[in-house]
Order: sequence, then structure tokens, then C-alpha cells
Amino acid sequence: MTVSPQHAAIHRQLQAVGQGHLLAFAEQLSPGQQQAMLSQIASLDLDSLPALSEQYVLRKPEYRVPAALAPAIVHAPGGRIVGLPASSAQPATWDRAAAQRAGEAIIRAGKLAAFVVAGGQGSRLGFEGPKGCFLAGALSGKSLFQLFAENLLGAKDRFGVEVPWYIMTSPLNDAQTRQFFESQSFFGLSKSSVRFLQQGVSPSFDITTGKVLLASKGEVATNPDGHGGAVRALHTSGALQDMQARGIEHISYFQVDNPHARIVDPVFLGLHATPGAHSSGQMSSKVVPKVGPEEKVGVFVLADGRSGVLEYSDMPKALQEAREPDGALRFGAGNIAIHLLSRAFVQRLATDSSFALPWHRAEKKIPCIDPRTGEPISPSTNNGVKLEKFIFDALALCDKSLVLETDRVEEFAPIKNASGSDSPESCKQLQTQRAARWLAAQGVHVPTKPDGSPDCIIEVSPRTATSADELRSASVPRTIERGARVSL
Ligand code: UD2
Repeated sequence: MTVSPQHAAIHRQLQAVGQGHLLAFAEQLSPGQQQAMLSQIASLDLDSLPALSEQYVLRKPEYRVPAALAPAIVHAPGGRIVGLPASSAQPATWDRAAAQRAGEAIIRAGKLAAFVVAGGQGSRLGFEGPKGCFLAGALSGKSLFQLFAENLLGAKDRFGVEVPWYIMTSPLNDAQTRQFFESQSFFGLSKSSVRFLQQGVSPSFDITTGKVLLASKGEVATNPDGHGGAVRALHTSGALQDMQARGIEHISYFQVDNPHARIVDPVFLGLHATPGAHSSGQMSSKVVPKVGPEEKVGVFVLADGRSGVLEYSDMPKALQEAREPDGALRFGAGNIAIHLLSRAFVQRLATDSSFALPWHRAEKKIPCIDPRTGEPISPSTNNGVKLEKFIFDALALCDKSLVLETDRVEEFAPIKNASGSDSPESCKQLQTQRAARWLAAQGVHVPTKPDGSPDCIIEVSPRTATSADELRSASVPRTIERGARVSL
């Protein structure tokens, strides 16, 4: 069989990096399929494969807990700054009103953009399709994307500016996501304020041989490159340039699974963007106190003096259970994946090789074909390794990084599992619980069940309010009947 010069060149390149098997079935493909496969292979960073395979697949990088590990310094809700060393000369309080004023000025000047990472697969939830299309509203059944859109419409009402929204998809859900927005007329947002960008992929590896897997005879097995892939995607898609042209300086980062994320939060933005003892203005994060030692969230720490998130799977039990004299968990600042990043910092992460984010290894069951026979394999045990990057690894590259504690009910109602904790059901309950709190703060009577939970269902559109304070300007009922269903 004669092969095209492109085919021959790619084959040589593959052989040089020990992956010649990827074209083993090429001659069985139609010319169109062959071309598609060559384009897919050409889009991968082939030169990096030997080192990736050696470093992360054939060897398991051992995580070493840093010797000098301390809890993160946290801006607590009441205005205290906790975790400062006793010798610190830094102020131990912070000023909420000043932060609010600073943040509002930045929002009104049009310098804030919203950015959701929505490239994940949502397999734990068992939902086919982009997770943002999942119907999450407690009463309305609005989709997650619609709730975020209403959040931004509310910000426009309140601050008089359009906050542009960048949505990261992956090759697995990009087309469906765009179609969904079209079919919903962009939920009332102006089309020019919404921009989609697709994250990249990383090849998936065979766990024993370190070779790249074949999904089929004409396709290399790949996986989205993690939420840390956002850095590269923001750069290569031109989104950072677009932000610069619009005058955007700060990016509000959130996950697609959390409808309680307060996307436009002046206090957080003001703290983040005011350079000082605690913030370099590069990257800041929100945390909630962990519910207990076993909760499966990463925690914020200072490792050898630098900020970072320690994943629960990397945390020895003794550290998970360590407590302060007042009984609080020593390492209790749980990561809810809400960050602010400056555009300039993301630009540096994307373009300065000394700022590159590391890879993380995950062992998975990956359907593929046998590279010798071409027979399909549906593994029942982990046969492959996926490599992903995590956005929170950028924290270690900040000069200083600010951590703000917030309230779990107010800002964290994730939908991750089909049932139990972090499920659609728990999310709906949290929506009512939060709304009931906001109403009670205004003196509205909210009926309760014997266990103290609201005996009604309440959904507040994020366009109406994203906090108790914002709800004060809305018209609300004076009292709510037992069993009522209230939409505000
Ligand atoms: C993440 C954090 C965990 C905790 C929790 C809070 C990691 C590794 N762990 O856990 O510490 O903070 O969130 O909710 O991050 N995504 C992409 N592309 C990808 C992979 C993920 O866009 O390639 C998005 C995904 O759509 C979702 C978010 O990133 O919005 C989180 O992904 P996940 O569900 O894998 O993270 P999770 O819940 O295990």
C-alpha cells in the first residue's frame, strides 16, 4: 500500500516516540478515516509522550506531604484573619465594607469576566449530555446554565454592566452545549457576551505498557485534560486576547456543578484585587469549613510557605483528623473550587514554561481495542491512565494568594452524585434552606418541620438575588404557608 508523505512523516514521528502501533490498522481505514486519524495524531504533543509515559504511567509519582505544612491563612466571615503566625506583624482583621466598595468599582468599570469550567463528563451523576443542561432549579426546573445566566443578568441589573461569560467545553460536549444555548436563545443574555472555548485533550495510556491506547482502529483514546486545561484553552482559543480587548482584568472561575456559586461577588473581588499583605491579585479562593475529617474535598494549606490545595486522597489520616485547641479541624478549609484569577496571571501561566501546571495521574477503566488484534476491550478493572491538570496547582505559583471563608449553604450546593450527598435532591433542599434564611432575615415567617428544616419549597432566581442583602430590594411575601411553593 502506498502512503501519503504526511502519513509517512507521522509514522516516523510516532516510531521515534515509541508509539508506532497507533497506525497499525491505518490501511484498513477509508481515505477519509485515515485523514481524520492523521489530523488527530498531528494535534497531539507527540514529543512529550515518552517523558509523560515514563514519569506518570510506568512510574507512579509518589506524593510527599511537605515537611513544613501549615493551615492556610483565612479571611473569616466575621472580619478576622485566622492562621497568622503568632510572630506576624500583619493586621488580624479585614474590612468588609472597604472590600465591597473596591469590588463594586471594578465590576462597574467592566473589568470582570465570568468563566465556567464545563468540560467534565458528569459520569457520577449518570446524566447523558453536558452537565450544565441538567435541570436543577428547585421549583422551576431551570438548567444549571440558565441559573448562571440569570446570575449574570442580575449583575447587569445591579451594576449596570454586562459581565461577559466564557464557557469552557470539551470535545465531548462542545457541540451540544452550543446547541443548548442557541435553543434557549442564550437565556436572554446578549449573544456577544457569551463565548465558548474548547479545552484540549491528553492521550490515555495503557497502565502496564505505557503505550497510548487506541479507542478504535481509526481513533486514539484521549480524555479532556482537566480543569487545569483551562489555562491553555483560554490562551489558544483567543479568549484571553478577547478579554484584553474588552478591558477585562479579573476572571471569576466556577464549576458547572454548583448553582449557588456567587459569580459576581464584590467583597471577594475587592479583597482579591486590592494588593496588600495577603493578596498579590493573581489568584484568590473561597473555602468552606469541612463538615468532618472524612469529607472528600481538598483543603487549603501553606506548604513550605506557599499556598496550595492538598487533595483528600493525598492527606494522611492523622492530618485529616488533627484539631486546633478550640476543636476545629486544623486542616479544615475545604476547596469549593471558586476562584478569582487575574487575566495577566493566566496569560503568564499559559506562556511562561517555568509556570506550567503539573500533571496528575488517575487510573481508569478505558474501553479500547487490542493493539495487536484490533478486538474491542471492555475492561472490568483499571487498564488505563488518564492525565489531567488541576487549576488549583496555580496557587503555588502565586506570590501571595488570598483565601476567603464563606458559608456552605450560601455558596456550595453541588450536584455530583445521583443520590445522597451532593445530589440533585440535596441541591434542591439547599436552595430552599438558603432562600428561607434570606427571608427569615427580613422577618418573613417561614414554616418549619420538627427537624427545623423549611416546610415549603422556595426558589429565588439568581436574577432576583444572590445574597440576603440583594433580596432586601425585592418584594417578598410577609408570611409563607406550610407546604407552599414560592418562586421569587
Ligand atoms: C473538585 C475538587 C475537589 C473539590 C470539589 C468541589 C479536583 C481534583 N477536586 O472535585 O477538591 O474542590 O471539586 O466541588 O478538582 N472539568 C472540566 N474539564 C475537565 C475536568 C473537569 O471542565 O477535564 C470541570 C467539570 O466540568 C466540573 C469541575 O471541573 O465543573 C470539577 O470537576 P470534577 O467533577 O472532576 O471535580 P470533583 O467534583 O471530583
